[in-house]
Amino acid sequence: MKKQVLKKCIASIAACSMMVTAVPLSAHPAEKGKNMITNSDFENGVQDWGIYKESGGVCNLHAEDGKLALTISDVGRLNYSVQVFYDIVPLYKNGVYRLKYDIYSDIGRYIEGMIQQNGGTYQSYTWKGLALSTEPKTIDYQFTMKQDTDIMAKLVFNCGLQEDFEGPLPEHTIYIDNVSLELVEDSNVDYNAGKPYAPSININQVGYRPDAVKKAVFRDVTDQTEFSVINADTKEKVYTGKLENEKNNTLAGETDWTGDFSSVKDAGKYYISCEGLDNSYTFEIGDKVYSNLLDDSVRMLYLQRCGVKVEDEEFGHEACHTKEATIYGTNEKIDVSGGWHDAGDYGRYVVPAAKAVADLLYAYQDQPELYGDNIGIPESGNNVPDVLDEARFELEWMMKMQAADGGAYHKVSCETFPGYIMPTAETAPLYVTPVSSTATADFCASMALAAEFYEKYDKDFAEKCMAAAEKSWAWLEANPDFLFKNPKEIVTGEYGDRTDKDERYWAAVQMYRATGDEKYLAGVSKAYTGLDWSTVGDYGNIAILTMKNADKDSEVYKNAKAAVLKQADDIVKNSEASSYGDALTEYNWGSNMTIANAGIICGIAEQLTDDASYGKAAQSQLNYLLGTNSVGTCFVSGYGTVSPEHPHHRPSMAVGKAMKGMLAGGVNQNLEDSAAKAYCRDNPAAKCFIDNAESYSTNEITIYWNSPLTYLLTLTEKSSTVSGPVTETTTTTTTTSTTTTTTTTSTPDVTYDMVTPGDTNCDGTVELADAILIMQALANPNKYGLTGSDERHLTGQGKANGDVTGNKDGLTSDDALTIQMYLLKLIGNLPA
Ligand code: G3I
Ligand code: 9MR
Ligand code: ZN
Repeated sequence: MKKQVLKKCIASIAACSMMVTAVPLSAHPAEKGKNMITNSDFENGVQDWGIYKESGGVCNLHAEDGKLALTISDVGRLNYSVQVFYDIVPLYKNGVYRLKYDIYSDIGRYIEGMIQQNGGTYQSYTWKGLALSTEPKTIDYQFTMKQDTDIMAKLVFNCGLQEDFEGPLPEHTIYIDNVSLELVEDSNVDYNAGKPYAPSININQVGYRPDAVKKAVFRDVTDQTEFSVINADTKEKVYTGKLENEKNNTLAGETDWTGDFSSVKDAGKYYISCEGLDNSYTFEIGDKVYSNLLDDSVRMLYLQRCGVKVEDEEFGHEACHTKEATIYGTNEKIDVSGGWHDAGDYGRYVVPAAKAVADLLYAYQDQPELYGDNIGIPESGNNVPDVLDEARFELEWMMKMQAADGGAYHKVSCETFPGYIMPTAETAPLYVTPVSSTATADFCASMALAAEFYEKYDKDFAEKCMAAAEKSWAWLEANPDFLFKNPKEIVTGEYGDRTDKDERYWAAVQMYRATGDEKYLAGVSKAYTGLDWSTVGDYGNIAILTMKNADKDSEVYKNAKAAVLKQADDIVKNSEASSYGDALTEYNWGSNMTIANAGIICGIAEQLTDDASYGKAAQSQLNYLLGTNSVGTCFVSGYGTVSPEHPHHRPSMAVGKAMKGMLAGGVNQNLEDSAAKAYCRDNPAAKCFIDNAESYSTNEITIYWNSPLTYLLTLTEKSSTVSGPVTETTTTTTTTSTTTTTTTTSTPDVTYDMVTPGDTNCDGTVELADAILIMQALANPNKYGLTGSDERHLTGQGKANGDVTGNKDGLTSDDALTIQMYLLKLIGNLPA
């Protein structure tokens, strides 16, 4: 049975009612007779074409006289050691295609030309062995796509070693031109096959705590006005409610209604029905709906352990990555075994590790009683909560990453990402990269934090943590910012940064909290924000706000509180404005982390104010992650009815089964991998997610996406509960002008007051560069705008400073002009 049919059946069998609409995403029929290959005549150089090299293959791709030219100086050891390819061609089952190209080589040799699956088994859909000579020949033939539709197939020429036909070859060049792939005949094509099922009613597929706010989101509504909650066991209708809040959801490209059923509180299994729509997936209401999920969110980290034998029926393995690693640029080797594999790859990186550890420790701080000693890790039963055992595993590795002078090496990995293999099979040499100040500050903060938590269980270890923290603090004091960039040979996760100010802030506050010594706060003048790998200021805020006996009148406390509440207010606003309740207005790589982080900020805000609207927003973020979203997916593998089955996670790919309890990165509108490009190219922002193992930019998993889930589950456990119709609460918060945020990637919009009129680049002076930045941001918002990729992009503070026409209309060219007039002394003051 096909998967989408199966899912439809699960939905309807569980619900056992009529199945009328199951709205597939719109079909995207290919155009007959049109060449699907762009830049097929190489008029635009090598644009849209790429090369792949491995196992000794050496080649160079360029264009020569309007032809694609691949110069091969080493054929390597495999037939695919040298590949030239064109990515993403859609082939529909039963479609008849015509493939045509001109090809020759400056020496006689044999290569393969094919269209193949990009990933999985790399099966070929059409294949030709090509005996090339210096005489150009035209290949022109038709084939029928026999296999299942694959809209991200790849046209590939394997130009590596052809063992059976020839040995190593002298340097030579292969020329390709006039490539064309056309759909000739599609009468037997079913364009809807393989489309993911898109439920019309979305809910938190895992379920709800009895007193939580519960909302279903409806789409594809015609004239329905009512919905019912049905007990899935008895089929009894337990509640009837109204469809409300019709919203044009532009981010998801749909119109939504919500149905509130918060008053249903009895423990049990339910589904939502609404005449004319498929029933929702079944969900649960109960006190313990998240218990297993919480344990698994932590146990997943155990399964990511490196350097030790991992015991698990499906994902267990012998110790991996046990060899010493070479310190980059030297001949020195050190032992840096241990720690968790970062993600779907096997790199180990200090910066994201610090976030993961902080989430676990702060989660434990919030509700120690949720954390038992029995989640199924080797340390279970040792009288230390497993979450602390697990965090310690990472901390011990981090200690090995501290250099003799106190700085922290940024990361350890092989030069490149491995194939889709188990960790024990990645045996290439390991490199420890240079120290960075971001890693060192994150390291310092994590160690200072850890010292507190292990005191009770292991004094020696706690002291070791504190000593490591102090040594790294001394390094930070003695050194300027060393921002990390991958050395040229190393292409694994970079975790670079634009500034280390927020990391240093976190370290300072955490050291103050650990020691009570105000000297650490000497350099702290404002609160920073962020809870991800690149921005960590909110960990500093949480450190001070949850510190025992904190001085609530101190500047550092007041600034931290203002920063958290300001963000929380924006999150509440966005969450209430969105049908699905999430706080995002754009979705980037790892959006699920950003959503979980938003929930954490609200959870903290609720504890600071007792304002239930924050708790509600925190819960809404969790609901989104577990299924209340426009892709109808519970983003944690193995939970809910539909969850990632093909995560970009090497152990899962090697075993052929998704490891349970992993939070996928989620929706990413920037389409940063081939699968996302192929499957989501026509999707609105909020629907750019694909459960495909090749989609590392939407469907990978990481330790630091799981950890905020753990923290959010913890915070919402205690959060105030709301029943019945929800009343809107308005919160007024005071903010000090010293509280600003310098980062843009992970925090929702914050509003800023103008500080230095005209100073759009926030360097303290007004000059021509400020006017130029406005013009750049207007012309190229992706690069220079608020969320821009360029280091000098506009910040929220810059935007506020730049609005000098005095009409609060955001930045326009008039603002740039006004700044120039001021610089030319044509006007006396800013704002004008
Ligand atoms: O935040 C900006 C946004 O303002 C802008 O509008 C948008 C436009 O492209 O980009 C956003 O930045 C994205 C950034 O993540 C957000 O944090 C970038 O596009 C995106 O490329 C970047 O992705 C990072 C990715 O590595 C590639 O560098 C992810 O955050 C990061 O989690 C991920 O980390 C990888 C490691 O390198 C290797 N291990 C797996 C891990 C998870 O995928
Ligand atoms: O598997 C890699 C994943 O962990 C990273 O997040 C991602 C981005 O850096 O890269 C993945 O590796 C891909 C590489 O970037 C491009 N070639 C295909 C690789 C997939 O294995
Ligand atoms: Zn390993």
